[in-house]
Amino acid sequence: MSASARPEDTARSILAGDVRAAARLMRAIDDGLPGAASVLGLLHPHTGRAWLVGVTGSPGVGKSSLTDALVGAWRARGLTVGVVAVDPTSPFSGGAILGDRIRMQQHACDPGVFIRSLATRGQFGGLTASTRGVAAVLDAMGKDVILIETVGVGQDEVEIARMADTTAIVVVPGMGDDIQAIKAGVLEAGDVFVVNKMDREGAGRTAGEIEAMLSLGGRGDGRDQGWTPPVVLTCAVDGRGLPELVAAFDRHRAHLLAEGGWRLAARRGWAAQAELLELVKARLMQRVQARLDQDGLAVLAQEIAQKRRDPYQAADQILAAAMRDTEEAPWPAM
Ligand SMILES: Nc1nc2c(ncn2[C@@H]2O[C@H](COP(=O)(O)OP(=O)(O)OP(=O)(O)O)[C@@H](O)[C@H]2O)c(=O)[nH]1
Ligand SMILES: [Mg+2]
Repeated sequence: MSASARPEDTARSILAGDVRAAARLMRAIDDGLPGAASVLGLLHPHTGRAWLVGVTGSPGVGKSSLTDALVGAWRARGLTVGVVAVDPTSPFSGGAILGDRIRMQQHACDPGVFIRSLATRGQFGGLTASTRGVAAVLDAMGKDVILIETVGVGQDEVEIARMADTTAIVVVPGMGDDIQAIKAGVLEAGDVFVVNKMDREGAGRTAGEIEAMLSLGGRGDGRDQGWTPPVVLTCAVDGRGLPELVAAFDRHRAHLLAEGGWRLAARRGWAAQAELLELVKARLMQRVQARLDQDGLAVLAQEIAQKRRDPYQAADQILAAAMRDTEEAPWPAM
């Protein structure tokens, strides 16, 4: 984002379909530039139309291959698509992202597709916040479907999955006992389960195991009792199972939109709540961090270690100091 562009102008350009302005804003989000939030704030009322689809799973299970195939299927229907590929495992833009770019090349010249990779944890308030931000830009651009691909290695990634309207968890056959180790949170985050690489030994058994786990009530949070997540077998490289996967997504979307769409509204309400809390946390930490850098975390820590200071009170006082508006506010006397 050029330093001179006013947030109002940037927002207007993006809403008018200026792809380069959108790309600049996405870069600003990824780089954590301070101006990005004000543009996103202006775009916010213009978002919410797109269908957010999350695709998550362990490294190498075939998320990008499936993404590629799904983009093709949705484009064939005339839907426009945005893709956010999140790769926290290679913070300095590793080979996976490059591989994705090459794989996605068939869509690169299609104006109905916009692909953006996020490789850094960023300063924007963490990976989840940057992902939401980029998805919001794609939404404001008018994309019909936004697919968020994340490597499901930690809690953050489950949270990213939870920001979507429909989340697919991808596994591969032969995980055996590992399947048992699918974290409860992951099981609950899944609306659709995909056993990819069905050309491999044991795909049916893996699908059966997931179905058994789902029927055992792994979805203990009661997030959506009216929906039993389907388990779909796919082979992303030859396209087997893809029509079934697309149909499973459609059924879930119809489920969310049924009965006046209260399920979608509820889900988005939860997502907004999570987002708001994340933003508050991130902003608070930024202010605290600025305070600590200024006043010397090491000195404080030494005093605590030497028992000359009480850590509980120190934490409260740091917070109080960070909340004070003036930059020059003196460090509270203790
Ligand atoms: N045999 C077989 N190979 C597959 C299938 N789907 C993907 N692959 C291969 O598995 C490898 C990893 O696929 P990706 O689509 O990059 O997997 P990913 O989950 O996006 O990987 P990361 O983003 O690095 O976590 C590639 O070599 C694919 O060609 C499949 O259904 N069957
Ligand atoms: Mg990938």
